[in-house]
Amino acid sequence: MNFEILLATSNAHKLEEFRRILAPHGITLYGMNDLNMPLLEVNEDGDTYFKNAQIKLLALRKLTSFPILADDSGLELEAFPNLLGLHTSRYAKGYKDQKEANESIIKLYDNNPSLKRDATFKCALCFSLNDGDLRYFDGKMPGFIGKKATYAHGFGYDPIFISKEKNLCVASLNDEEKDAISHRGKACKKLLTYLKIKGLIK
Ligand code: ITT
Repeated sequence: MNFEILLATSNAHKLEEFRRILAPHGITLYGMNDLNMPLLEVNEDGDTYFKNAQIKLLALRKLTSFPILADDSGLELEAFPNLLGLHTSRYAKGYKDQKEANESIIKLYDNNPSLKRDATFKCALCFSLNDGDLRYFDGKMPGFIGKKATYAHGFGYDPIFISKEKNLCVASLNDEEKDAISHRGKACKKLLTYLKIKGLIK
């Protein structure tokens, strides 16, 4: 049994993570390039992650009747509630590269050592077959911002994020370890339960 889904993202790292989480369940995930889709150019101006995921999904729905999965994710810093969150990918665009963006966050805490370093990664998924019915699933990964970055695996803000569950930097985990505790892994578990109930996967 093989079920095919198109992922509404222009982020290759997200595609790679979703693929490795969903493939063992008989799901073939296509990226936009695989189906010759144009780059998604949408205004992610929703006031929740779910709304932004829905905006991405509905933009793509105009172009295809394929089952679509869209994700909006972000990193929330308890001490700086408006800095990243819904603007997480935009924040890094203000820096030369992701590494510089990561260092800028560590510096914020270095300059304010008494601040709580608690942080949470959030993932919101919006899924639709082709019948107009939209389904939503979410996941969270609690943690805190490390005192220095670790560059080994992962992408984005993984190098500065310490998982509370593992007490280790997420960038030091292997793929399987990250997927078992990540915001994306947890949201995908809920999606998989839904697809099983619908009889679309085993
Ligand atoms: P699309 O909108 O095209 O999907 P994007 O990268 O802009 O791609 P988001 O709007 O969801 O995606 O932004 C989420 C950002 O949060 C992403 O660019 C990463 O920097 C960061 N992020 C999300 N999940 C992450 C993870 O598992 N590890 C590290 N950083 C992550």
